[in-house]
Amino acid sequence: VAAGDDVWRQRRDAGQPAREPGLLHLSRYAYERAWAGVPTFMRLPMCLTAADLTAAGVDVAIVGAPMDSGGGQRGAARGPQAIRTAERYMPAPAESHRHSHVDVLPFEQLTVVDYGDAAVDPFDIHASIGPIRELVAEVVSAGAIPVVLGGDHTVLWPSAAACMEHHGASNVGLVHLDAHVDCMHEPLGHAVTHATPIRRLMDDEGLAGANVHQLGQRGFGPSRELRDWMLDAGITTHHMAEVERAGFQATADRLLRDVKAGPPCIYLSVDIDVLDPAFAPGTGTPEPGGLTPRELLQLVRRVCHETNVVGVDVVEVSPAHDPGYVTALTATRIVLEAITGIAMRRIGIEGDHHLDAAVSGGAGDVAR
Ligand SMILES: [Mn+2]
Repeated sequence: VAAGDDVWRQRRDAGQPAREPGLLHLSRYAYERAWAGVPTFMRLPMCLTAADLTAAGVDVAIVGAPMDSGGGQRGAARGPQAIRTAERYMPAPAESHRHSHVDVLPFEQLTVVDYGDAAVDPFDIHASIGPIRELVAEVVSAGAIPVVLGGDHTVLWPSAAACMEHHGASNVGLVHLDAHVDCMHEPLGHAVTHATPIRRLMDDEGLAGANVHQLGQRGFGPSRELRDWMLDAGITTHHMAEVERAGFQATADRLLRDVKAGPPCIYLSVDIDVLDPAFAPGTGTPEPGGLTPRELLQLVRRVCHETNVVGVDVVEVSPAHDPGYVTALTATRIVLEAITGIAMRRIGIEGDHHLDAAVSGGAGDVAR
């Protein structure tokens, strides 16, 4: 391989043995612990090419976006591998995983694969955007839903842009769960950072402010000027102050009500810092006073069940700041909740309640 500007993006085609496109099983054994073998997400099979995705009829593809140049500090680039290896004790193959809250086996319902990592250039944030967008575009073009593992929140821009290009910009709304608003214009003179992806999607990709729904924001920000711009742009922000006043369920209900009244497709972006740092210390910009996992896990599952989610990202996991791997473990569970919600929608589970009556004490809220 010759060194050059595109060395990060060159694909290893030469020397690969000829094969039929389809799933690549990298686990030697049917039963393999998470700390053993090749670390694909949940030890799922891999796809290497767009032809693999199509031949395998993939429903959901995990895509790593290992970049941290948008956060101004190192760490989140190690997020994808940390999330892939976080399930340190789940002993059974993915296919046998049954979500007890909703009585669904998501990996039995859906063909889920790991599509590897995008060609991030660690020396050039601008050069990293295109390859991420390209890989996500391959997933959506194959008719699959991308679940992107960050990486810092800059990856929301190329990932959602690829989904919007495929489905039509006016057909896609954004659900953004985060401690911060992430729609700054040019913080410290830079238009491409982890604080600007929503502004990039609005200014460069045609995302309407009225189709942006945020939850979890708190702390010292945004400025009054930015707050006023957000209100003028029509962005809906459910701050933690609203959760404190109205309660989590009432706030989540409002979010879902508005989102369902919007465009037919939804992109869900989850910044791990939406959680309180007590539960997710392994992140670059922790903000006290956030959601609990008990709240976030059900909200992610609910959004993916009740709306037509066409893309997901889980970002800002920084393993070097993650004692006890609790942040990566929870990020993995967030991905599993998203996949479970997508499976619930695919099965055709009806109703706006997301819990199985048999385990929730409800009275038949879930109809099949
Ligand atoms: Mn963020």
